[in-house]
Amino acid sequence: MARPENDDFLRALLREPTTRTPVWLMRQAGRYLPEYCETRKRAGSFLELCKTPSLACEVTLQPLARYDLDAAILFSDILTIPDAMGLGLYFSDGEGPKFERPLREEWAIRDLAAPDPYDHLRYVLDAVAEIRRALNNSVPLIGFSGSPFTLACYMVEGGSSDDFRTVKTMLYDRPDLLHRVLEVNAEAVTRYLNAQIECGVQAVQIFDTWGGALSHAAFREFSLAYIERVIEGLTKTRDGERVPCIVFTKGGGQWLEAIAACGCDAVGLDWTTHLGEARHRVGEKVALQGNMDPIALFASPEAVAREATRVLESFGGGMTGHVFNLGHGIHQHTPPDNVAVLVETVHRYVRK
Ligand code: 1CP
Repeated sequence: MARPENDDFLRALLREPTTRTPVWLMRQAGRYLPEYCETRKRAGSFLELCKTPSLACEVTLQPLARYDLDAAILFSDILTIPDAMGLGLYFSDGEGPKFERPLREEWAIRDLAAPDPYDHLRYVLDAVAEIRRALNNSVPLIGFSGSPFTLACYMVEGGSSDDFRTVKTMLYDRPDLLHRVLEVNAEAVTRYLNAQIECGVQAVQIFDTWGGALSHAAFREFSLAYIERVIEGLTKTRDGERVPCIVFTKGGGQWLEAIAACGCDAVGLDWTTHLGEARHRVGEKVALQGNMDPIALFASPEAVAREATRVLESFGGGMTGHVFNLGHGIHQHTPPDNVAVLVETVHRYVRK
C-alpha cells in the first residue's frame, strides 16, 4: 500500500521534508461541529455513535469536509478498553464518563484481564476499515489509545476526577496493586493498537492525559515505564511503511527528554512548553506536535491567526519535524469559523 496522496503528516513525524506544515486537531470531530451533534442525536447516544462503525466513520470525516486537515483521527474513545474489560462504561448527562464497576477490590484487580480486541472491540476495528475505505488514501488515518496510567485513573476513580485521590492513594498504599492494573493495561493497549494497525491506521497516538498529575518520581515508574512497554510491543511497519507513534503527556514538558527517549517517533506538547526550546532539548531524536492553547480559538480571527503564526515561528526555521496541533483537545464551544482561519494560517505559513 502506497503512502496517502497527502503524506505531509507522516513525513513530518519521520522528520522528512514537507511542503507545508501539516495540521490536525485533537478532538477534531466533536460537539463544536453542528453536524456532529446531529449525527450523535441520530445515534441516540455517544456510546452508540462509537459502537456503530458507519456513524463513527461519518463523524470522523466531518472535520475533513470542512477544513483542509492533513490527517483524520479514528472517532472512538480511550475508555473503550476498560468497557471491554467489563467495567460497564456509561455517560450520565453533563457528568462525563462513568463506570458501573470501578476497580477497587483486590480480587477484581487480580481477575482483570486484557481483552481480545478482535472480539470485544470489533466495532472499533470495523470502523477503522470503513474509514480507510472512505478516505481512499487521501490523508493518513491516526489510531489511538489512552496510556496505561490514564486508563487506570478512570478505572480506579470510576470516572473523571479533580484530584485523583483514589488512584493516587492506591499508588502510595498499595503500589503492587496499581502495578498489576498497569501491567494488564499495557498488554491491552499493545494488543488494541496493533489490531488498529493491522486494520489500517497509519500512525498511532498514546494519550497520557493525566500523566502530568503524578509526582516527578511517580511519573517514570507508573506512567512512562508502561508507555515504553507498549511501544516495545508495537508493530513498527506495515506494508513496508513505518507506523509512527506519538506520545502526548499533558503537563509533561519538564520530562521531555525522558519522554523523547521512550521509543516514540514524536512527542505531543501542551501550550506551557516553548516549541523552539523543546526542539533544542530533543535534537534529532523525535518530531514535535503542538502546541497552541485551544482557548485561543475563542479570540477574534485576527488573534487566532496571530497566535498560530507565533506558534509556527517559535518552532524555528531550518528544521523539519513539526506537526501543528492544539496543546489539548478542542473545546466544545469553539467557533467553527475560527478553525478554518487556523488551518489556513498554518498552511500559508512559509518557514524561514
Ligand atoms: O457527548 C459527547 O459527544 C461526548 C464527548 C466525547 C467525544 C467527542 C467524549 C466523551 N469522547 C469523545 C471522542 C474522543 N475522545 C476522541 C475522538 C475525537 C477526535 O479526536 O476527533 C478522542 C481521541 C478521545 C480521547 C479521550 N477520551 C481522552 C484523551 C484526549 C484528551 O482530551 O485528553 C480522554 C481523557 C477521554 C475521556 C473522555 N471521553 C469523553 C469525555 C468528555 C472525556 C473526558 C472526561 C474528563 O474530562 O475526565
